[in-house]
Order: sequence, then C-alpha cells, then structure tokens
Amino acid sequence: MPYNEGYIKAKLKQAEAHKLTGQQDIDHSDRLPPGQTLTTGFPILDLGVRPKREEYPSWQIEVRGKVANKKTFSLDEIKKLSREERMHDFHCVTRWSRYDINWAGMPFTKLLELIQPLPEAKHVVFYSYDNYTTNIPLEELRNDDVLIAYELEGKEIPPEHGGPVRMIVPMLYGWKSAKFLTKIEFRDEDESGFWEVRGYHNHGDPWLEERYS
Ligand SMILES: Nc1nc2c(c(=O)[nH]1)N[C@H]1C(S)=C(S)[C@@H](COP(=O)(O)O)O[C@H]1N2
Ligand SMILES: [Mo]
Repeated sequence: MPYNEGYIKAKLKQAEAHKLTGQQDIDHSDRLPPGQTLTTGFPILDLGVRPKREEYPSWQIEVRGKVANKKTFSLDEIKKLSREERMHDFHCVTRWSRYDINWAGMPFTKLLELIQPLPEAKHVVFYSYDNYTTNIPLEELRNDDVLIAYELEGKEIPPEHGGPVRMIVPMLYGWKSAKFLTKIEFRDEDESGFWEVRGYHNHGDPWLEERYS
C-alpha cells in the first residue's frame, strides 16, 4: 500500500505554517484536495436512519473475524480504555471539504493492540446501525490518525454526525468513515461496502481523486 504522499505533504505544510507564524497561513492548493470546495458548515450525509440519544447508553461494538481476541465492547469500555484528541480535515466525494474538525476517541491502533489481528487479516469491513458498510485495507488503518470517535468538539457526537460512535479515517474520502458504528470485521478477503458496490472507488484517496471506479 503506497503512502498518501499528498496527505503527508499537506500535514507537513500545516505544521510548518503553525510553527512559523502561529496562525493558519495555509496554501489551500496544498491542503484542499483536487476538485474539492471548502465549506465552513458541516453538511450531514447519510441514509437518514439514525439512532436516538436514548440508545447511546447501551451501545455496543462487536469485533469479529480474523482476530485472536474476538470481543464486544460497550461504548463505556471504549471510553475508559482510551481518549485521545485529533484535529482533522474532512473531504466528501460530493466535493465539499471542511477543515479542522476536532474529534476524541480511541485510536484504531489501540484497538489493534487489544484484539490482535491474525496474520491472514488483510481487510476490514465496518458495519453501521443503518446497515451501511464500508471496506478499508488493514494496512491503511495502521495509522495513528485513524480514530474510533465518540466526541465532536468536546461533546458527545450528535446522531446526525454519527453518534454515539463513528470511524474517522481522515486520509480517505468521507464515505470510508462509518457513522453509528456497530461492528468491525477483520477479513482475509476484501468485500465491497455500500457505496463501493454502487460505483465508488474501492480505495478512495482524495489526493488521487479516487472517486469512482
Ligand atoms: N453509517 C453511515 N456512515 C456514513 C454514511 C452513511 O450513509 N451511513 N455516509 C458517509 C458519507 S458519504 C460521508 S461524506 C460521511 C458524512 O459524515 P457527516 O454526516 O458527519 O458529515 O459519513 C459517511 N459515513
Ligand atoms: Mo460523502
């Protein structure tokens, strides 16, 4: 799996700009992937089926498939195990991008430590409350930026943005970041998700404009 050179370059640029000027003196051509338009709003994109806040306290995430330790986590357990903050840009294939969204949650790398994927695990499929699914290569997810998020801007994630818990996979288009996460499956073979079977690209790197297949 090649690195996302454009993403890394943009991150380095951002770091440099912060360090040198103390403000976000950003060259948009390096931060905004090709074909994207910047928005200051935060559009809501899903299938219109969302959990209610009453369902948050009993939420569980099942981890199954090619792992040494199959386990079902309650959301409370996840919160107790880890809380790290991440600031990320978000790029939707429908061409809007939003900078600097502040999430908190458990890094995916921490989950990998706990459940120990087996050597044959090569692909991960994420399942959601609304029967949405999306697939990502495991190698891509061994990245400290990837988060199992349960807070947005310091508060519980509202249902419209994927609460109580969602994936944040910032180096891929937004459709790879499953909202209302209910299950994570580690697989030896790939399996296309909801949008991937409907013509979206299997990988989805915004810097390479991997929009459609
Ligand atoms: N469960 C679920 N997750 C989903 C979707 C969805 O329809 N259902 N839509 C995806 C798409 S296309 C995008 S752009 C982002 C949007 O996240 P937002 O609504 O918080 O902006 O969620 C992704 N995750
Ligand atoms: Mo999207």
